[in-house]
This record gives sequence, C-alpha cells and structure tokens, in this order.
Amino acid sequence: MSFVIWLTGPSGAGKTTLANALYEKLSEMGLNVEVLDGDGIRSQLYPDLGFSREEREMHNRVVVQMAKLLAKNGVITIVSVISPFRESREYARQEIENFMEVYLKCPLEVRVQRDPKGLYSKALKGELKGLTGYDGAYEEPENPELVLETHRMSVEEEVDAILKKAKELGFM
Ligand code: GGZ
Repeated sequence: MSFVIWLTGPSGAGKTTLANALYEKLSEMGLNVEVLDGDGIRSQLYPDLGFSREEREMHNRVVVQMAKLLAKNGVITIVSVISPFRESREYARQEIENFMEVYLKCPLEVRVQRDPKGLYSKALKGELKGLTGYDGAYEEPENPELVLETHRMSVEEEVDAILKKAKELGFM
C-alpha cells in the first residue's frame, strides 16, 4: 500500500510544475511513482468532455479510482487536477486509504501574470467562460494536509514540504 498526493488549485497555481518536480525527486530516490494529470487524462480518455460541474465531478471520480488502484499496488501517485469541488475531494479522501490533500494557493494577479496557456487572457477578453478561479467556482479546501502558497515558495521548498508532511503522516 502506497499513498496519493492530491494537488488541487486553480489553473496557473503551479500544479503541473510541482507534480513534475516531485516525480523527479521521488524517482531519484528509487521509488515507484506516477503522475495523473487532469488535462492529460482528459485528452487521452475523453477529449470532448467539457467543464460543467457534472463533467468535472465525473472526471475527478475517474481520477480517484485510477489513483486508488495505483496506490494499492505500491505506486506513489501524484494527482494534478484542479478538482474545484469539495465533494469530489471528499470522495477521494473516503476512497483512498493513504491520502494527502495539498492546496496550491496563489492570488489571481499572479496566476494572470503566469498564464502559461493564455487561458486568463482569453477569460479577460470574454472569449472563455467558466475558467476556474476567475469566473468559475473553486471551493477552497477546508482541512487540507498542506497549503502551499506557490507565489512565496520555490518549487524545491514545495517538494521538501510535501516530503516532510508525507513522513509526518507515516506514508514514507
Ligand atoms: C478550468 C480549464 C478550462 C476551464 C480549459 N476551467 O491549467 P490547465 O488548463 O493546464 O489545466 C486545465 C485543464 C483541465 O484541468 P482538470 O482536468 O484538472 O480540471 S477539473 O478538475 O476542473 O476537471 C486548464 C484547461 O483544462 N481548461 N478550460 N473553463 N480549466
């Protein structure tokens, strides 16, 4: 039995960057690790899926079950999905035995500046509706295992904080 690191936060908060850095670090340590990326799973499994509440909840449930299976089979699983709804994240917590919710918190101004995919620029121009954390809902976690303010920390510091917490929780 391994564990799941569930990275949640709006677009541009730094989930993908942190997931990749964590993957590198854990692989270098000789551990068996995988990343489940929301965008990647969408494009491979259901490229036409939209962003309604129902669609996001269904997609997040799929990710929960994939992560559960991987962790059960000894793989440290890093999940990188916006997962904007508490209900979906609570479902993950109930389903997955060794679960750690990490909230990547970052102010809108910084996310707008980073804008790696130009999504905020489109949303600001009114060309994209329902962007999470802009005009789309993001329900902040109430009791995550960890909150990382990604505009105040380096990626290395974030990785270290997660490993420290995983040790505290007895996962490593
Ligand atoms: C949020 C959107 C949207 C809207 C397209 N809202 O930051 P990204 O670009 O690379 O990752 C996002 C991806 C969907 O991510 P998830 O599967 O993690 O989302 S969820 O858990 O809410 O289902 C983003 C892009 O798609 N994208 N339109 N309206 N993100």
